[in-house]
Amino acid sequence: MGRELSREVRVRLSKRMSYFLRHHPEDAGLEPDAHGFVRLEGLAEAVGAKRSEVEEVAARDEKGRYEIAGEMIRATYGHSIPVEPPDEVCEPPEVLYHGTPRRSVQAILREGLRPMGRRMVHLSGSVPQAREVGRRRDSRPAVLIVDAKAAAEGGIRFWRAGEVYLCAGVPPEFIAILKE
Ligand code: HQG
Repeated sequence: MGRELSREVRVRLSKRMSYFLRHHPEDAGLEPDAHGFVRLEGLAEAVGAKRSEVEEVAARDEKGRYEIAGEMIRATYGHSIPVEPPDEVCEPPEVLYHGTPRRSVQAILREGLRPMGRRMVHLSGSVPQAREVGRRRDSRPAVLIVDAKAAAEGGIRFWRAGEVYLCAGVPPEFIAILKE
């Protein structure tokens, strides 16, 4: 057994894995299936790591970014490439959250949450998680509350992907700003 990878090495490897699995499999000659699965060996080669290292990154990922099935691996969320949604929908919690830069709030309240550059809208299960997502683009992000129960009753389907919730979009009537 080799030593465990450091957090720093795992993060670096994970970013390379996500690049190929979510956005540019063709850069490495990978051919994802309908759910975005590619061969583990092929991905390991693409990111310049051992297969066991890719497996370790996937297994220890705290957001559940990856799913391994036999010889195959996929990103569970974040795709810009076309992928089928997961087979099973989930019953969402009553409310979900979405962290976003302050500058995007007005547009979102006007037109709803849209997938923008990805296939799905990504929602968080807690305020701290949403804030963390928003902090990627704003040091004091806004947190939006999504009335997921009402949205689901209104026919919007939700999927669980690791720690994240996915849906195709959220109309503005289900969105409010969290007042802090
Ligand atoms: C915004 C990372 C204007 C939306 C994160 C967001 C997450 C709108 C941006 C996951 C809009 C899209 C996904 C509208 C949405 N008008 N702006 N109508 N609708 N937006 O990166 O949710 O660490 O595609 O608020 O942590 O930020 O990589 O989505 O600001 O979990 O695993 O458009 O990716 O996870 O940005 O992030 P993104 P996101 P990883």
